Amino acid sequence: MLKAITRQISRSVTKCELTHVSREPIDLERARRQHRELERCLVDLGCDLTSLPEEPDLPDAVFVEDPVVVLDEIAVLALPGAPSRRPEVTSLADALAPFRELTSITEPGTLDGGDVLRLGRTLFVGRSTRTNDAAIDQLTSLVSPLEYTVVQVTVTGCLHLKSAVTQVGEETLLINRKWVDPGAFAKLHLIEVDPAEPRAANALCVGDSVIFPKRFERTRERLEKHNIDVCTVAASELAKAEGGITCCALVFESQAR
Ligand code: CIR
Repeated sequence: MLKAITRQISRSVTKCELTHVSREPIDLERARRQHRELERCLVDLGCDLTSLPEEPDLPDAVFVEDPVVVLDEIAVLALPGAPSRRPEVTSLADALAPFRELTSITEPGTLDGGDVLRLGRTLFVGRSTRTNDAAIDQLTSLVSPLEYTVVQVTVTGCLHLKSAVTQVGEETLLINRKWVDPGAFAKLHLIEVDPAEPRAANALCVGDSVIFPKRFERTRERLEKHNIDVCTVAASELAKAEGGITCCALVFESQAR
């Protein structure tokens, strides 16, 4: 069974970290409605959902993807690149402990889960402003004995690797080539975002479906032309906090360890 973990949006989200977007007012109530829509969608797609309580003083805590990388065998507690986000790890570690053995990235490594794209036994890891070489080396040492291969990819112009490329089918990726070199993904089938929608590359694969932001209609048409089952959700408010869809949920096979 698929497990999904989300976290309620912090009342302090207006103080979130921002790197590539300018600060705009966030309507907290609207953001919370949109987040509930995402949670409903996860449940409709068959996930057993745990919605963690708000962390009022941690502005970015809704973005549960970043403090941890969940694999089939272990969960790797990341050391988020933004110091303000490091306290988010503790409560997620508690939530994951029943499901996975926990391991950690340590200093001088910094890693955000948004930089880790898993496809089968390959982990593509974005080298970004949040994820550094030391962390990629540590991650490689942790996962190599489990027979994962780590492929390093450079990300430019966006926050995380998964802002630029995500999985939308077994061997299919949705990509914005302006933000990541597609060379690393040569063996996979690539669908490009519509040029008018550069932020549309972030989609969340759940089983055979993909959760995708309503506002990127042109890219959604491209996905549907490839017979991908798309479940759309409004996600405009958290986009102002530089968050996409994948950032808001950890989705994994729930077999307890
Ligand atoms: C941050 O800058 O850390 C948050 N405001 C946004 C994090 C989005 N997470 C993601 O793309 N994986």
